[in-house]
Amino acid sequence: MLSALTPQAPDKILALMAAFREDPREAKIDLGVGVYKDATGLTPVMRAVKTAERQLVEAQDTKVYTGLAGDPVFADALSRLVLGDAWPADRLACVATPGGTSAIRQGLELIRMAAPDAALWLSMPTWPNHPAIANYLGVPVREYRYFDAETGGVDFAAMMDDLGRAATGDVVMLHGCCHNPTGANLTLDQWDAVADLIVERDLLPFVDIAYQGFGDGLDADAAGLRALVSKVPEALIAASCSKNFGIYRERTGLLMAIAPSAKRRQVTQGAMAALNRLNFSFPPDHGARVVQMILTDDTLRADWAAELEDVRKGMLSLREALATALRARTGSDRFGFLAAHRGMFSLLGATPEQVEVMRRDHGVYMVGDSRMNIAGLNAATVPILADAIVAAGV
Ligand code: PLP
Ligand code: TYF
Repeated sequence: MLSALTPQAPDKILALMAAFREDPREAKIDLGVGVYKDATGLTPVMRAVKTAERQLVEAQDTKVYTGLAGDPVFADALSRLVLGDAWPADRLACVATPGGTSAIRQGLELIRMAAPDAALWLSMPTWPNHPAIANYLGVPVREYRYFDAETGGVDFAAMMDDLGRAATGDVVMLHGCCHNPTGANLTLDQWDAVADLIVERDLLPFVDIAYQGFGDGLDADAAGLRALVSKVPEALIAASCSKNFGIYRERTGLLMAIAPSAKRRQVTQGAMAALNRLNFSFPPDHGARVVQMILTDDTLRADWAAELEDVRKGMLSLREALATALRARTGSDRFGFLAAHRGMFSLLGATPEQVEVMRRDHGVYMVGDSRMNIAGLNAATVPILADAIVAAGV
């Protein structure tokens, strides 16, 4: 039976991670996988996470199963962090999941269960796991134009034009903030217009938020999604704690569903818990418990938020430095979009050949579509990257 298996296409981002490791050059620069790195290239455990983990080891007296939905205190704390003043008390169903990826997977399973014919509209481009999971589940995928390669910004007219063709009941996947891979994001006014279109055409928004706190700040990064949620009757939201708590390998995420009424909330919650049971039974607890401890303790929470702010500001200054270095070398502001983008990623706009030249001649690793992880830079490598970009003729 196993001999019937065929080779699966590798994830291009994870394949790049392996290629970087194998490159023997000292001066190589990793702008590939979306993992935050400090100026020394390390991905540290955040201070508040360390403290919470120490407290947890001391105080925890059982590791017995939680519930299928995880600990409700975790769901309460994380959903309030994401939804803020738009938190819909009596309409919110939540299940903890193994990372944001599983929140997306469980959300798509829920859609398939409720509306097997609904199409999933994905931004062009988007995180490759969005179409990969949808295709595997047999959820029909449609694409909406999103990125304007000329300006490095969002082609909002094209996006609205494409979404205007979605059928009643279709699902629109939106990146909550820090769009992966482009770095280009909707303004608040644009979020409002998308929300109006969603209501008008009776669509279901599905927001993937994996970088809250990495763009303009914890509340600012969720402002668009909160505005949307306060307008629409139903929504799905997949939140990841991998990046903003730096707990990548602990697999901590939350799927939230905003039901049209308090009554529908219960059935929705039951369906989501059942899907957890069918896929992995109980969600992992360690990361979720650490997040819960941090968010419900004033001191830990303040320390976490302060460290996250430093991370965010560090990435912003790297953006400024790179845009400045490129302005100096090209005498133009053509790369100004790098400073306007938010989050870890920017789509540089290089051809696959130019990406290959940068890798071969300069040891600069970015994803083949020219997505760069800004956090992979430091003060010393910004000029090296700027030189490589110019030398490759981008
Ligand atoms: N969504 C996007 C757009 C991402 O970039 C990531 C990153 O890893 C995730 C979701 C989920 O990540 P994880 O499953 O590691 O929490
Ligand atoms: O986009 C990224 O680089 C991160 C990490 O299958 C990632 O989101 C990449 C690929 C993947 C899982 C996580």
